[in-house]
Amino acid sequence: MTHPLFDLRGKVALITGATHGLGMAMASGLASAGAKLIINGNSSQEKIDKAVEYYRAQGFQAFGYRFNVTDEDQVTAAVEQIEKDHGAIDILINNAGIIKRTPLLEMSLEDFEEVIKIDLTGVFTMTRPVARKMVERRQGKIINVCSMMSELGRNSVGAYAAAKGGLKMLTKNMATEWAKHNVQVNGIGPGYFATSQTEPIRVDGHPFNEFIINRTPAAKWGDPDDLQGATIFLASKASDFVTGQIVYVDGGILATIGKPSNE
Ligand code: GCO
Ligand code: CA
Repeated sequence: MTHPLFDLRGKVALITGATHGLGMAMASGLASAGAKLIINGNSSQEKIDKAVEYYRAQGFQAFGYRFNVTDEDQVTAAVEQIEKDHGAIDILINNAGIIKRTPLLEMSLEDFEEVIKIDLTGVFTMTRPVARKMVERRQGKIINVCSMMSELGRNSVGAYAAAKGGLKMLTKNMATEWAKHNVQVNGIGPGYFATSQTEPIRVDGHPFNEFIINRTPAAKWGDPDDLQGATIFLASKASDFVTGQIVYVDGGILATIGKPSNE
């Protein structure tokens, strides 16, 4: 039985980009605590339908909505529609994002701006119509998906790091402005997880694979389900006086400078 502080029955949770990967794991965590899932994707209706099917097969309540989080008109219309169909959005997880791995000197302005637009500006556009309603109702939980790159640099991910560093500060500012309205805004900062996003750098024999295992005190890639505990906490009553924090779920990466490969 769920502890009442963590009980999400009767709650409606909107998770952007939840058709795969970490978004899917976080959404499943919320649903397992009782929340009704509203799944957003933008690439294809088929992908959304497949994800909804996947959630329903686990016995979860799930509904899909296709819209682009960077398009203010689309987002506003979608939020209206979702609340009409399902009632108040209690929980928003801003998970949709992209990465481009290109060294800064070689990156086009267009690519740089695309990453910022989806990973940072998209959280601004997605959140406002939801937050306006939360503020009015004096209740809401917002979780922004940050990154190790909210704190650390790495060769080739400069645009992503700029966006995720900015997202950390956007999280603190949202928290600052909405705390008095009983809306809590926190971040989750995943470490290195085994997902399709990290697939290209995780393959056996890729030097990055060994590097991450050595760099992570827990000595492994994270399993997406490792995010569920922090997600449920930040979405539930258990965190009602917690706001503006970034909870890093990273197997200890940010706790340490790392170690030589022979240790
Ligand atoms: C990379 C990775 C990271 C992770 C994650 C780390 O290329 O370094 O893809 O950016 O995806 O965000 O927290
Ligand atoms: Ca409700």
